Amino acid sequence: MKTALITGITGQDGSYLAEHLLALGYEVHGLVRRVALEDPERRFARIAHLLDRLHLHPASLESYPSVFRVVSRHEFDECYHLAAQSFVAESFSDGFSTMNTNINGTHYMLAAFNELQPRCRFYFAGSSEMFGKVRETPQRETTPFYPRSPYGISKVAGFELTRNYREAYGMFCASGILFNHESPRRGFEFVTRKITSTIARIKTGLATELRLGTLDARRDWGHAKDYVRAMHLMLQHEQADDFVVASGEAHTVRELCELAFAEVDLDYREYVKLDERLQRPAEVELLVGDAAKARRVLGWESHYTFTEIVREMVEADLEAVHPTSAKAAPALSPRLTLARASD
Ligand code: NDP
Ligand code: GDR
Repeated sequence: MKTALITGITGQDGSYLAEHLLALGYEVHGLVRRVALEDPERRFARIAHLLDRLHLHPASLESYPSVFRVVSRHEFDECYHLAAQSFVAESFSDGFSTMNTNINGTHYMLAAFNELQPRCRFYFAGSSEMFGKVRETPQRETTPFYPRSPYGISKVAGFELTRNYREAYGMFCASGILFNHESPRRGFEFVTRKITSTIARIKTGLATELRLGTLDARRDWGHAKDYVRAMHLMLQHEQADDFVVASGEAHTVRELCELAFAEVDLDYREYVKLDERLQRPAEVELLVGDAAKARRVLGWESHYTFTEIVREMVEADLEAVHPTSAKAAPALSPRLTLARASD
């Protein structure tokens, strides 16, 4: 049985990856913030159904000693470093904390593994935001980076750190350059979930409009379930390498609105209002990836289409606002494996 550590296990990707690794027979550990341990009902919502099978350890990406402690007390075959301040817009508001968490946090993880468990395989969550103002289309592993936000810059730094640990110390360090991926577990601040959750509120009379910053930006949207499989495949490959993971299809935010509103027989033009306060100081106009290398080398493929993702998200948000079946909320298991207070 392999043992994996996931940072960011409470997030969208962390929760799906934990499910995937558990299904493959892994022992799964998660690095979580202490505040999350103290507020499990809210902060563990995405992993509530898994808690009795996870080993959670409190640590902060802002503190090297706390990361070092976790890596010194448990042996891991694989580490998936997903934790980050992941909201691009927020990175303009507070670039300093985004840089601190995303760059130093990644450096702490790499340094701790290099010091204590150099044979552990390491995955870094890189991003299409590293391409920013794109130099070629579609973007592939060889496309130069041109980040357009503190978030994008922090991910370029994390990517370069990861590559440097691979080259300087011979560690198995791989980076996924993942394009946008969504699901019913997506945070409400991201545009897909903002749209689908507001549609559910409009449909049930709880909201009357949807305010967005732009309708023209184009993104390559995939499903998080498909993309976490690629992360795992990268760490099973014989050589550490970097891979683009994308659907290869670009859609505008306008098309996303049109499709999502049409799912509930509404016309987006009657509800969507542009709000310049939601515009970013520097926008990334177009991202669309070429995942040929991941398909060829890893045998990865995606299962969900853009339409299926949007439909699933609209349906889940409608269900959340107006449940059709009286499903009980999952209780947190008393068998939750929490690390000792001193851990
Ligand atoms: P989420 O925002 O859903 O999850 C982020 C996770 O990071 C949460 O578990 C959060 O913990 C944790 N985290 C944030 N700050 C800290 C901190 N200071 N210390 C410890 N943990 C912290 O992100 P996703 O699941 O969508 O993305 C996972 C990773 O992949 C991120 O690195 C993101 O930047 C990257 N990525 C995502 C893409 C996407 O489209 N989803 C595309 C490309 C890259 P808590 O719950 O306590 O806040
Ligand atoms: P992104 O995702 O910035 O691509 O980063 P987001 O869903 O926030 O934005 C996508 C596009 O939609 C435009 N947009 C709006 N976005 C939000 N959030 N809210 C709005 O009101 C709005 N109006 C228009 C944005 O300007 C943008 O062009 C996501 C994150 O998951 C990152 O962590 C990850 O690295 C990248 O995807 C790949």
